[in-house]
Amino acid sequence: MREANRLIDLRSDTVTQPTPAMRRAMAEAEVGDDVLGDDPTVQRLEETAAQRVGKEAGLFTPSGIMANLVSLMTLTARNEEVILGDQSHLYTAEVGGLGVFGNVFLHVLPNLPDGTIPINRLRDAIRDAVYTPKTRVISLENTHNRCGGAVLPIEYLYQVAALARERGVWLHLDGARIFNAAVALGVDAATIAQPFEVVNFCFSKGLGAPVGSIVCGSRAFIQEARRTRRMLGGGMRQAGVLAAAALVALNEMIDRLAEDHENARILAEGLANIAGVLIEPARVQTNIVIFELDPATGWTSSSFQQALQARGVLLSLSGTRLRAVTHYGITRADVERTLAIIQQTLRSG
Ligand code: TLP
Repeated sequence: MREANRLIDLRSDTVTQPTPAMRRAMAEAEVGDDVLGDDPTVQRLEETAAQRVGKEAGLFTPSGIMANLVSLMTLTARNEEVILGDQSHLYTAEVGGLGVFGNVFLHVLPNLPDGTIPINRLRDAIRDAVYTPKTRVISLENTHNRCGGAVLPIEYLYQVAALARERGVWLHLDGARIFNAAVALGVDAATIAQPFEVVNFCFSKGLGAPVGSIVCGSRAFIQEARRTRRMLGGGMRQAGVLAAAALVALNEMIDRLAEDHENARILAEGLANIAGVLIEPARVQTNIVIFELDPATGWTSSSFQQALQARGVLLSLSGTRLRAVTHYGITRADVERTLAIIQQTLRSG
C-alpha cells in the first residue's frame, strides 16, 4: 500500500499486528493441553511474566477484562466490596461484570485527573460495619487509561499499600499498561508491582502480542485463581500458540515503548499549537493523548472523529473526548501527517 494511502490507526495500542518474530514463534510453538497443565510454552510464559513483576506465579488469561475478573473474584467473597476509581477501566468499560459475576459491590470514588484517589478518601471509604459490605480490596490502574495514560507516583502506591495493610485490605493493580509506566519512570515493572498482592497486565496492548493477559501473585493465590478462570470458561487448551507470541512481547517489545511515548509527546505538543484544540501536553507521560475541541470550532468530538476517519486518521472517543494512542505501528512521520490532517480538517469545518 502506498505510504500516503495507509490508514493511521491511533484508536488504541490494541490494534498492533503481531511482529514477524511473533508469527514465527507461534508457528513453531511447542504446545500441550494447558487446562490439563501440560503446555510447556504457557508454563514458560507464566514463569517469565511473574518474574518480571516480582511475583511467585502467573496465570495466562484470554483478555485484560478476564484478568481483572479473575483477580478480583479470587480476592473477594459474595457481598464484599472493591474500592475503585470512577475513571477506572473496571468501572467504565467492563459492563459491570465484577458486580454481576462476582456478586461484589463496586465502591466507586472519584479519580483525580492524575489517576490517583486521594489517600484520605480511601481511608474514609474502607468499612466493615454490620450494616455495610465489607471492604476487601482496593484496586488501582497504572498507567491510567482514561486519565490520559497517567503514571501513578511510586510513593503514592506505597502510601496506599500502607493503608491497605493497616486495615487488612488487599491491593490489586490493573496494570494493563504496567510496562508503559515502568519505561516512563525508568524503573523495573517489579518496583511498581511490589506494593500489590495481585497484579495483572496485558500482552496485547503496547507489547504487540495478538491475544492475552496475565494475573500474577503468590503461588497459593494463583492456584485459587486457576479455579476462578475455569469457572469463567477462560481455560484454553493448546494456548502455547498464543503464549509464544506473548513471550516475544515480553522479551523484545518493552524497551521500545519509549519510542511510543516520544511520539505521543510530539503529537501532544503539536496539538497544543493548533488553534481550537484543548490539551495540556504536560499531562502526556506515556502513549495516550486525550484532547478536546473548543466548542467555538463548531465540531463535536464524534463529528470530528468521523471527518478524520474520512481522511485516513482513526482516533477513538474517551467519554466525550478524543483519544489517540501511539504504538509500534505508528511512526514519527505518521504523527506529523496526523497533525497536518487535524489542522486541515479543523480549518475545513
Ligand atoms: N482498554 C481498551 C478499551 O477497552 C478502552 C483500550 O483501547 O484502551 N484495563 C485497562 C486499563 C484497559 O485499558 C483495558 C483495555 C483493559 C483493562 C481490558 O483489556 P482487554 O481489552 O484485553 O479485555
